[in-house]
Amino acid sequence: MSWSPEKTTVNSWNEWDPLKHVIVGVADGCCIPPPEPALDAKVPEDSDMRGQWGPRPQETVDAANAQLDNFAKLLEDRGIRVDRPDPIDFSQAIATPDWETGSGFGCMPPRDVLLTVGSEMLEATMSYRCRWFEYLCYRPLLKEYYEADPKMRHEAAPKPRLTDADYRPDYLSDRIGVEKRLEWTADKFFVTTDEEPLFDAADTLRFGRDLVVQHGFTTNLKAIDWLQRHFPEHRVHAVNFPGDPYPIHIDATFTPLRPGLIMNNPDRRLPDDQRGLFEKNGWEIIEAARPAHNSPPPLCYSSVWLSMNVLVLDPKTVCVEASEVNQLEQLDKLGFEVVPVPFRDAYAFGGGLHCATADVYREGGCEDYFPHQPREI
Ligand code: DAV
Repeated sequence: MSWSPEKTTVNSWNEWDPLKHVIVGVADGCCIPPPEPALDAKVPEDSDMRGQWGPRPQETVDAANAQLDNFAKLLEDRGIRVDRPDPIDFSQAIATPDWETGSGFGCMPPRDVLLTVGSEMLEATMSYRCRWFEYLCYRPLLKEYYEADPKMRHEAAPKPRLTDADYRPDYLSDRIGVEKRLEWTADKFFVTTDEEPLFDAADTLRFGRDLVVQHGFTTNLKAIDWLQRHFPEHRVHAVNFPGDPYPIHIDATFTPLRPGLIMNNPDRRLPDDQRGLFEKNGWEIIEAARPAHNSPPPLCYSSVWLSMNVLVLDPKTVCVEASEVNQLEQLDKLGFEVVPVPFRDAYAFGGGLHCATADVYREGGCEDYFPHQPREI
């Protein structure tokens, strides 16, 4: 399939083929949402965010937007088409027949909401109440793609009820302690139950015919089963990463760089019994370089491991946050052209360079990278 910027086509099967069209989020109106069960479980116990909520200070929004705009321009200068979402008013209270909460979140991280698999863009269920309506920010773009590309499939996973039955009350305390959390997460005792399918799109990595999905706080087993039924031609693999006390989203933990090569967070190692898929097919899993920073920026949900949250532009080129010198050096030594992108002012709004983007078009088709499946071996 050949790419032309005049003609909109949705097509992306993996995390590394040459990127031609992408959505980059915006920081406008982003809020720190009020407490709710799953969000509380994710905010680190010693975080400066505990106990405060409401719109983020305008000067931080402006600083984040400056870096997001600069990133978008840098991609455009490399010939990539960039679209931006339409923020809704996140400061409004939101409600369904089952619950209400004081505000929404934002639309800086499209990766959390939109999962592109081939010609399909799938809206995730999401697992926080504050993010229930976030898909609305992307509807104008999805409408445009749907109208322009007769093969585009616009899908939405079943909207969840998100009642208290979805969350384990054990996680309601903010004094659980990291040790207990590590024990629970290693036992796959996560904050979300299996009441109904729940997933954020950023828990899924695409490897052609195989989808690798993190089971953790934001994605439950019922959703992994739902994804398998929804994508019957794919093979869906559940993975989990003991060592992470707040396991949400796979993209600061396990990062495919090109066919045959993955970086894994050394503090969140893929367990031996889950390595068969990669080992039997000649894929190398290397340890990612340690982050350059000892702590995240103020009012940030994510860990220092956003260092690994890189955006691969093609199998030889990768965007890395500019201050992450260890990660820059590691990828340079691996032979990549490394594009440094200043992005730390945007971290607090929903993550790094991978989080802040969602694929619309990458070249290439659906390849089988794992012909030897573990269950057949
Ligand atoms: O390490 O805090 C952040 C992932 C954001 N999408 C972490 C995970």
